[in-house]
Amino acid sequence: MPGPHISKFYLIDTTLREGEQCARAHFSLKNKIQIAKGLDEFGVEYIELTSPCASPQSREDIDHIARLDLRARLLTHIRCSMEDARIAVETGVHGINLLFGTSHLLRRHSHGRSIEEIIEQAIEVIHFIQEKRLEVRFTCEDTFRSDINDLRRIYHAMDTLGLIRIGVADTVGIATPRQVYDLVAELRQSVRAGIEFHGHNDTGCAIANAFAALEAGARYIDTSILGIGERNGITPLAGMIARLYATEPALVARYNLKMLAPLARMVAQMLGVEIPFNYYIAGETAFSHKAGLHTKAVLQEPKCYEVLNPEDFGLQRTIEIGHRLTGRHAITARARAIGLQFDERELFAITATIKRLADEAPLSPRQVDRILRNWFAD
Ligand code: HCA
Ligand code: CU
Repeated sequence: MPGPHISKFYLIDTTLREGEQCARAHFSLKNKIQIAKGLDEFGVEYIELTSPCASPQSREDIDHIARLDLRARLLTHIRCSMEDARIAVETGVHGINLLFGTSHLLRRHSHGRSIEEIIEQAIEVIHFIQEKRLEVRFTCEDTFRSDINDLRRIYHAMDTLGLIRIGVADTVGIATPRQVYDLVAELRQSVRAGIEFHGHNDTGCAIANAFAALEAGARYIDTSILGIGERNGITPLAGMIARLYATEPALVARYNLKMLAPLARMVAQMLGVEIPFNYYIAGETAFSHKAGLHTKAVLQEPKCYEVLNPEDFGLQRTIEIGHRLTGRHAITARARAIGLQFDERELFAITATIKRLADEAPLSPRQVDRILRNWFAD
C-alpha cells in the first residue's frame, strides 16, 4: 500500500496559549519557563503564548519568555484589533497570530461584524503588525461552520497582504478528515501563504484531522502537551508525533522523541492530573502486550504488534503475564529472564495454573515469579 505523502511541516505548540485555556491549567511563570524550555529542547519550531492583553501577569510572562533566547520562534495570539495589536508588538515575540470569528454563530453572538467589516479591520491590524516587521497569521475562527464563499473571500483578501500563514481552525471539533483535506487542498491552490491547522478533539478527530491537513499540503500544525485546551482539548503533541512516526520515522527524526513522556509527566503534574493510562506514547499501557497470541509474536518480533518502537521514545514494552489470557510463550520468556528452565509439559501445567488462578483476579508480576520459583523448587 503506498504511504501518504507529507512534505515539510512545522509544529506550533500552543500549550502556553490554548493549553492555558484548559479548565485545570494555571501556569506560574516558573511553570511557563519550564514548559517553554522543554518544548524548545524537544524541538518544536514555534511556541504560542497567551495574549499579553489577557492579564498583567500574562504580559510580563511573555517578556520573560522572550528573553530566554530559545531556538523556537515565539508567537502570541490576539484578537484582531488595533488595541491588542499595539500591545502585542511590544512584547518581543517573532510573530502574531490573529483570529476573527467568521461562522454565522460567532458573527452573531460574539462580535456582530459583517464579512466586509472583518476584512477591513484585519487589513488595518495586519498592516500595522507588518510595519513592525513581525510575522502575521490570520485565522477564520470556527472555519468549518463558516460559509465557504465567505472563507474564500477572506482568505483571498488576507493572502494579497503577504501573510506568512493563514489558519484553518476546527474550533469546536466538528470536522472530519475528509472535510479538512478538501478545504486545505482547495486553499493550497488559491493562496500563497502557508496553511496552519488547529483542531479540537471534541469528537476524537484532532490527530486524524491534523494529519489530513498535512496530506493536503498544510505546513503548520498546532499541538499541545497532553492535548490540553478548551473543553477536551486539541491535537496532542505525543499523538501527532506517533501518527507521523508511524507514517515514516524520518518525518520526526529532528525532534527529541525521548522527551515526549517527560513533557507529558511534567504538564500532568502541573495540572494535578494523571496522564491518561491509554495516552499516546506516555500512557502507562501504551506499550503493554497482553493476550497470548500477541505476546508470543511480540517476543519474537516486536513489529508484529508495534508500529512505535518504545526504545526510540526512551521507554520499554511490558509483557503482561499474570492474567487469564496469558500464554505459554510469555511465561517461558519470564521464567528464562529469572533464570529458570522448564520442559514443555511443565510449561503447559504452569500456564494452566496461572490461568486458573488469574480467573479469580489478575496476579502481580511478583506473584507470577513466586509461582515459577516454587514450581522450580518442587
Ligand atoms: C480561541 C479559539 C481558537 C483559535 C485558533 C487559532 C480556536 O480559543 O481563541 O487562532 O488558530 O480553536 O479556534 O483556539
Ligand atoms: Cu482552539
